[in-house]
Amino acid sequence: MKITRAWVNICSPGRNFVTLKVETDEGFYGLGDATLNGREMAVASYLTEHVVPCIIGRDPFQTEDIWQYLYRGAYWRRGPVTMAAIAAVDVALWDIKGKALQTPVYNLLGGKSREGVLVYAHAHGNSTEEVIADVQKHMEMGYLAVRAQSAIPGLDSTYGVPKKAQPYEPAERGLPSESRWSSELYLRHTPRLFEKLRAAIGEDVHLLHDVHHRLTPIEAARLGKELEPFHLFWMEDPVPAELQEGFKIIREHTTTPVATGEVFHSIWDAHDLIRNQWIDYIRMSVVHSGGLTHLKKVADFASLYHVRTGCHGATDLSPVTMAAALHFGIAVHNFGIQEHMPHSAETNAVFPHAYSFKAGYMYPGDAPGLGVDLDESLAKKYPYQRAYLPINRRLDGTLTDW
Ligand code: GCO
Ligand code: MG
Repeated sequence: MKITRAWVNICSPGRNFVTLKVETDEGFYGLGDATLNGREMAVASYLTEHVVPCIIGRDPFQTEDIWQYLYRGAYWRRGPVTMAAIAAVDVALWDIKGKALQTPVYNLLGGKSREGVLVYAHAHGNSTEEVIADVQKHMEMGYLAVRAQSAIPGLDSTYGVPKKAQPYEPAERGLPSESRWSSELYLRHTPRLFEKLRAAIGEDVHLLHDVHHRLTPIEAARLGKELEPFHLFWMEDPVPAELQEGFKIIREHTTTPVATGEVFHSIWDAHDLIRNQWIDYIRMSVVHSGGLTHLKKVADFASLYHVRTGCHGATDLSPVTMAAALHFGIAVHNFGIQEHMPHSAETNAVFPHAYSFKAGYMYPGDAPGLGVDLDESLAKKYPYQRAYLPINRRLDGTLTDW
């Protein structure tokens, strides 16, 4: 089989998505997500200008060789743009392989290691009472694990809490909006939130929390320690992770499990974190870290150190990535949990898919390949619109991590 054509689709059914479609001479095609929220066109052009010409005529079954060709062959390695582009090709080729062999992708990754993929939902609120009610709502919907984010008294807006009726972090059109941040106010409020939340809902649901890269290691250590009585499933992205040793300080002070990795691109971003057992969950996504070929290697390396997976699954990752993550999650032995933030109805209509949710678990479905499609004519109704994630400043105006 040979790759005959590949092209990029850019659409915005509620938010922007970049999708690579790869066609073969035997009539099979595959899809790969290439969305990099806020920097979409960089990946689209990297693919169209530099990658697509190199894959025409190649055998789509050679996922390993094509991965190495695009990674090593570029000379300039890694980075979010390059790795998202490689991921798009890689995932599209696994989709083609599955379709050609008439089997779901999970069977090519080792087969099912479990019956379903445990997922966590997002709950949030402007007050502790609202957060409790939203967690309870998700428990009633069947979720066994829920992430809880709250507005912080004294701050106008907080990560993870929607403004009015909007979906949160909409990647707003126009220039980046600005938020204000205070670690002091956040550290004061968050342990009280989880104390009340645990008391209200009991121990039978997993609770998670995303710090979103905002603390220093010693602040994160304090938070982890204060959250210990409430038994979190994980504390996510407590600090920015460029400095991997930062996690050592957190680890020395608390038994609250730590998760990180959604902004990582390759094993080299997580190597020390895993090898030193400074984290419990590696959250790299299929789309931003080189696709299934690379993520499988990351998972296998992590398994040696008791580190489990917890793939990023926010709505800026398209249903193609969600499908790939579910095939991956049902197959790898050291799977931990999968994030599930449901896509909008418009997004789901543009990307019809076989995966489903039931009673706390998701299932990739048994369609050959990934089981997800792209309705290209419907996608045309939603043209790309430039959008940015917010930026964040401390109360005195200093720029900090969002
Ligand atoms: C998460 C993430 C997202 C990111 C978003 C950025 O845990 O789901 O932190 O909310 O902010 O994916 O584009
Ligand atoms: Mg996160």
